[in-house]
This record gives sequence, structure tokens and C-alpha cells, in this order.
Amino acid sequence: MHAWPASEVPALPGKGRDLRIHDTATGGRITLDPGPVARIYVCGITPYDATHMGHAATYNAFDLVQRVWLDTKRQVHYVQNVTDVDDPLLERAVRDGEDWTELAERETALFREDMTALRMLPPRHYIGAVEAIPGIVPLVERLRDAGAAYELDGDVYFSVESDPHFGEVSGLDADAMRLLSAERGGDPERPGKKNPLDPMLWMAAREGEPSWDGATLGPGRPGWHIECVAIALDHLGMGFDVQGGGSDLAFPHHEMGASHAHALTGEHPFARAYVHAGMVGLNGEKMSKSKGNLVFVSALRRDDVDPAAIRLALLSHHYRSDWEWTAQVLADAVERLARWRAAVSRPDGLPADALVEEVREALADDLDTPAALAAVDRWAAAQTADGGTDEGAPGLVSRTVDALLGVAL
Ligand code: 5CA
Ligand code: ZN
Repeated sequence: MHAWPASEVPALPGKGRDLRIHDTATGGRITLDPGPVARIYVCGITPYDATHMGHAATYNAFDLVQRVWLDTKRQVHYVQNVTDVDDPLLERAVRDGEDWTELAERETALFREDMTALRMLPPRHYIGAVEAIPGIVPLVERLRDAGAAYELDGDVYFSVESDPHFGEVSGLDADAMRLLSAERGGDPERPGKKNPLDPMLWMAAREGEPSWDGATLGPGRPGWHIECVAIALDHLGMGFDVQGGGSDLAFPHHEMGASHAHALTGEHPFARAYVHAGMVGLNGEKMSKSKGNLVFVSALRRDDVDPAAIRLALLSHHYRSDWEWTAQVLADAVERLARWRAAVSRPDGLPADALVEEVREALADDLDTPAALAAVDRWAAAQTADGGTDEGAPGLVSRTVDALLGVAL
């Protein structure tokens, strides 16, 4: 699949800083030390509805991770998937009497437009589940042949007990896992499973649903977790630097994915850090396609909201906190954008070298965007009050905000 166009990332003077980030698996902050090519996998959308502010906030967090790495002069190898076949997508297509491929293509196209408008850096490999199927089938066969998977009425399940590291990503106890598994696409109640938590790797063809050639597995379609594992192993390999997603992916998705990968390769870890963004809510509930309480990026764009203001609204919250989208959050961002634009539109200004370092330090400190924004606010306020004579300053601030925060002033 093609991704979306890249916006330029200006190079900044001086030296970028290594990222210290919260890792869900260790429950603490770790300093990432990627090689010259940093590797990141970010779970993509299931394209049955438009990009909402929750999605945008999560993709914003992982865009910042890359911007910090680019500032250290590393290259970034970024992979993202599109879950373009799965139960919720097929159910929505049936509900709306629409062809599921058309639904997926339309919503993926809209997602690309939203990501472009928000200046999110595109992945180098943007891979759909459907196009990954030929690579998924042999992995499931291998897991089965190695005794890490078993058949149940034609479906193939992964045995969580085959991975001694199972449970280390989310750190949850069995009861919590069972609850979340039922909520998030698992089927802990299905009789005949070795362990109620075992997730499906390959679902045998169902009447009226699309299916693909599964070689010795028989016709069917892939489970959700193996999709991301196949794509990540194909394009990044084991031990990549960051796997990212919203906190609702820690269990079961990232837990199961890590276990699949350990069982397949005999190596550990799958990702060096599992990084999770908080949930964005609306009117007291998590924004979600299934609940329908959504604010869409595309709807705001249609209402002529500047995408830079949307991005500033996302940046005004720490990525790990759960927060509420409100009209006030957007109004504050619109006002801040105007203030910053006024401050950088003067021909000269207050020296900004210290500001570059402050923004760098804030982001390196577990992507502390509220601190980064406060630093720019202080420079803009002082600039407006006193002005200054440094001719390079407004341009430097513009480039810093663009390169590190993805906001074009
Ligand atoms: N296709 C899978 C991942 S492989 C999936 O979870 N798709 S999704 O469309 O449901 O979500 C895409 C990303 O947005 C995921 O990282 C998810 O955790 C995140 N996300 C979904 N809802 C919210 C929300 N309300 N707030 C923050 N992030 C969210
Ligand atoms: Zn995923």
C-alpha cells in the first residue's frame, strides 16, 4: 500500500538528545539507544470509520518519537499496518450494505489525508493485512508444526503457554487478562481451548465472509495479532526499538504479538520498548468507533479548523495521560497558534538558542509536550513584550517548532 507524502523536517543547530521513554513492560522509564537506523512499528487503523482525535493523539505521540530520533541525526525505519480485514470492518460493511473493500479503501484514503494535513511523518512501509496474508500463512504453519498452536474445529489457536515470557508486556494477572480478552476481540468463553486466553491465529472460512488460500491451514483469514507480527518481522526483524499504540493495545494485542514472535524465533524481546498512549475521551467516555462518540479530524478540517491548531491541541496533553476532547481544548490551541505566529512573524527577536535546548530536553523527557509548549509560550510572550535584535531568532523558533513538534507556523 502507498503511504502519504512526507513533510520536510528542518535540521536544527546543535545536538539532539536521546529519548527517555516509559516502557509498559518494565513499568519504568528507559533510555532508548537505537543504532544509526532506529526501528519503530506503530499499529495502524482498522479502517471502518474516519480518524478521530484519539487516533490522531496516538499517532502524534509516535511521530514525536521519530522527530526526536531524526534530531539525533539517526535515520528512522518506520512501519505501520492497516487492519483492512477484521470482524469490526466486516460487521460495519454488512450493517451499511457496503462492499468491505470499498469501505476499507475509502477510510484508509481519508486517514492518509488526515495524516498529511497533520504533518505526521509517513511510514516507510505501509502494509495492509490482506497484502500480508501470503507471509502470515507460513508463520502460522510453523507455530502449529512447532507445537505452539493447535486446531479447534478448523480454526488455529496460539497456545499462550508456549511462551515463558507471556504476561511480561502488560504485567496483568489472569483475571484482568480474561476480562480484557473478552472486551478486545478474544473469545475466552469458547469451549475446547487449552487456555481461555489463547488467541486465534487463523480463522477457517465462514459462510458469507471473505477468505484466502491458507495452504495446509485451509481457506480462511488471519487473526489480528499475527498480522502485526508478520509485518514487523518482515520489515524490521526482532529486537526493534519501539512498538507503539494506544493503551488499549497493551493487552491482548501487544502481549500476544510478543509471544507469537518469541515462539517463532526463539528470540526475546520482540520490541525493546512497548510504548502506549493514553485514551482520549469525549463526554466522559473513551472515544471509540464502536461507541460512536467521535470528533473526526476530517470534520474539523471541513469546518476550516487549521490542522496546525488540531496538532497543537493534541500536543497540549501529555501523551500518556487520558484526557477529554472539548471545544475549549481546541479554542486554546487556536489562540496559542495565533500568538506563536505573531511572535515569529517579526523581522527579529529574542535569541532562541536556549529555547531549542528547552524543547529538546522536554521531548527527550518522555515526550513532555506540555513543557515544550510552555517553553515556546514563554519565548513568545517575552518576544511580544520586549522584542529583540536577533535576526535569526524568529526563523529558528519556526524551524524548531516544525522539526520537533510537527507544527508549521
Ligand atoms: N488496527 C488495530 C491495531 S493493529 C487498531 O487498534 N485499530 S484502531 O483503529 O482501533 O486504533 C488505531 C490506533 O488508535 C490504536 O493504536 C489505538 O490504540 C488508538 N486509539 C483508538 N481509540 C483511541 C482513543 N480514544 N484515544 C487514543 N488512542 C486511541
Ligand atoms: Zn497492531
